[in-house]
Amino acid sequence: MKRLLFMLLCGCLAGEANAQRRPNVIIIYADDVGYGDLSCYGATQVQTPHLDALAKSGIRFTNGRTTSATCTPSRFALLTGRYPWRKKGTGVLPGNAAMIIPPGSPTLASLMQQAGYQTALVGKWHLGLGDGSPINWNADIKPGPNEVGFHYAFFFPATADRVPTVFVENRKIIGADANDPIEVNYQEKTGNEPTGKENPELLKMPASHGHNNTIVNGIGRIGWMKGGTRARWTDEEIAYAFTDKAIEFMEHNRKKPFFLCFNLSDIHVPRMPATAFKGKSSMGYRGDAILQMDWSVGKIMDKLRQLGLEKNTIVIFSSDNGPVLDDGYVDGAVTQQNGHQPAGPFRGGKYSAFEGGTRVPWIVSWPGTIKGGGTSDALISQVDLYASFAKLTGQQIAPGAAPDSHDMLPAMLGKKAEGRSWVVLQGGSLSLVQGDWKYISPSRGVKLMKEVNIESGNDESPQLYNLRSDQGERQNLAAQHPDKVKAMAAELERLKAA
Ligand code: NG6
Ligand code: CA
Repeated sequence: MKRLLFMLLCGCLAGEANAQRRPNVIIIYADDVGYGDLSCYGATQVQTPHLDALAKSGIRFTNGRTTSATCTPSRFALLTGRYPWRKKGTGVLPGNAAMIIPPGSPTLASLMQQAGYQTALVGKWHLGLGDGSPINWNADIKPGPNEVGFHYAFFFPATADRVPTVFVENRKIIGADANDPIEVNYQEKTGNEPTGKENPELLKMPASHGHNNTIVNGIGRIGWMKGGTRARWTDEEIAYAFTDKAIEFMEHNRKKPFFLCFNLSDIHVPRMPATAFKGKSSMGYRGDAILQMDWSVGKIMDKLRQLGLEKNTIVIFSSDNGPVLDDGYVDGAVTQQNGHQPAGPFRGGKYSAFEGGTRVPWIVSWPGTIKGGGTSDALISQVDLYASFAKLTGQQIAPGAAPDSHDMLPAMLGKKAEGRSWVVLQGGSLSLVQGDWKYISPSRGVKLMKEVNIESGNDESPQLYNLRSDQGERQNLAAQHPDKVKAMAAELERLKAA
C-alpha cells in the first residue's frame, strides 16, 4: 500500500514537471506534398487517417506557405529565417554541392540548441555538404547539419533521385568501406556501372525525363557514382530507416526537451514505397507513397503517446513545395490519377509561381495547449518558424539573424486569427501577396513546363489576382487595377532591396 502511494505521488510529480517543461517540437517536413494530397485537405481518392487525426487534434491552416516552389530554397528559408532569393546559389542543389548555410551561422536548430533543446535532423538534407573543396565521401564529411545546430543527424545528402544514394549518420556514411571507396560525379560518368541511358533494360522503373545516369536498386539516378556497394540504400527501406531513427531519437531524449526536424523523403521521386505499401492505393506509387508518409506520421504520434509526451509536444506538419505528378519517372502518378487534384483548388504546382507551388498543407498540434479541431486562414510562412520559436523559447533574435522571419506564434497557436499582412513567394518569378491580392512579377520563359505538365505562372506582363474571389488565379485583373499593380510592384522592389 505504502509503495503504491509512493508510486502515485511520484507519478503526479513527474506529470507536473512534464507539464511545466518546455514543449518538445517536431517538424514533419514532407517532400512535394500538395495542398490537395491529404484527405483532411479534401482528397477523396486517398485517405490519410493519421494526418487527419493530427489536424483534428490541432489547427489546419488554409493559407500556410513555403517560401519557394522547390526544395533547397524552401529548406534554406525554414532553417535560416531568410528568403533564399536574397542569396545566390540557393536553387535545387546537386548531391555533391557545398553547404549553403555557413557553419556556425544562426539557424532554427542552433536557436533551439541555445534554449537547451536536444536537436536532430532525420531525413532529407539537400542543403549541401562540405566547404566547397571536393567531398571525400569515405572520410568525415563536414561541414554538414552538425555544424549548423543539429546535435544528431541521420540523413541523405540531396534527394532520393540524386547520387550518392547513401545514408549519413553525423559525419559518416553508413556502411562505407575503405576497400570500395565512393566517388560521385555530376559532370561525367565515373566507374563502369550501367546507366539508365545505356542499359534501360535493367530498370525496374523507367525514367520519363532525365534520371538516366547510374542505376541504383534498379532505378536510374541524376549523377554518377561508383563504389560504396554495401552502403547504397534500397528505396523500399528509406521510410522505415528514417522513421526508426526519428523514434530512437525521441526515446533517447524523452526526459529532455527535444527538437526534431523529421524530413520525409515521401512523396518525392523516385516513388518506390516499401513492398507493404505497393498497390495499396488506387493511384499508383504516388498514392502508395502518400499512404507510407501517413504511416510515418502515425508511428511518430504512437511513440509520443507511448512516451507520455503527446500533450507537451508541438507537432508541425508541412511540405517543402507543391505537387508534381510526373517528375521524371513512369510510376503511375499520371495514368492512375483517378481525378485526384494534388494541388486542391489551386492552379500550378511544384516549380510554379501560381498558388499550387507554395500553398501547402500546414498542421499545428499541441494538445495540452491548442484547442483541437479548428481551421485558420491566417497567412503564415515557413520563414517565420525561426522568429516564432525564438519567441516560444524566450530568446532575442541576434542582429542580422533571420531578417525575413516574423513571429507568427499567436496565429500558429490559434490565439490570433490574423497572420502576416504580406508575404513574398518564389515560383519561377517572385510574387507578393498582400491581403487578398497577389501580384506575380513579369517574367519570360515557357508558360507550360511540358515535361512535368505544370503551368509555370510566367508571363511577360504583370499578373494580379484576387485570391479571395478567385483562388484558382483565373482572372488577371492587372489591366483593371493599374494603380494596385504599380504599388505592389514597387513594394516588391522595396522588399527585395531591404
Ligand atoms: C529536377 C528533377 C526532379 C527533382 C527536382 C528537385 C530532372 C529531370 N528533374 O531537376 O526529378 O529531383 O529537380 O526536386 O532531373 S526538389 O523537390 O528537391 O526540389
Ligand atoms: Ca521538394
